Amino acid sequence: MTAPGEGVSGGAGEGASTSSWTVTGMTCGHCVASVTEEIGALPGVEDVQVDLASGRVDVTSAEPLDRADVAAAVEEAGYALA
Ligand SMILES: [Cu+2]
Repeated sequence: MTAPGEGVSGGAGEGASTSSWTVTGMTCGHCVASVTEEIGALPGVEDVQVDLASGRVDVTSAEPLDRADVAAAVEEAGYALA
């Protein structure tokens, strides 16, 4: 019943980390492609999945991402994090 508190990683495995973000302003497939490309260019990012309808972006990366880095990439593409 005590907290494990073992190490810094709480994931089930080492390696990939998944994070979800909400991007505002995307309206079409071109927007999706731009956001995917910019986030995909961040160091350690392995996969980017964008849901246009909700603006949800799921990112798989080697290490957890900084919100500031993701926000900068999104802004580079012309959009913003919610
Ligand atoms: Cu568009």
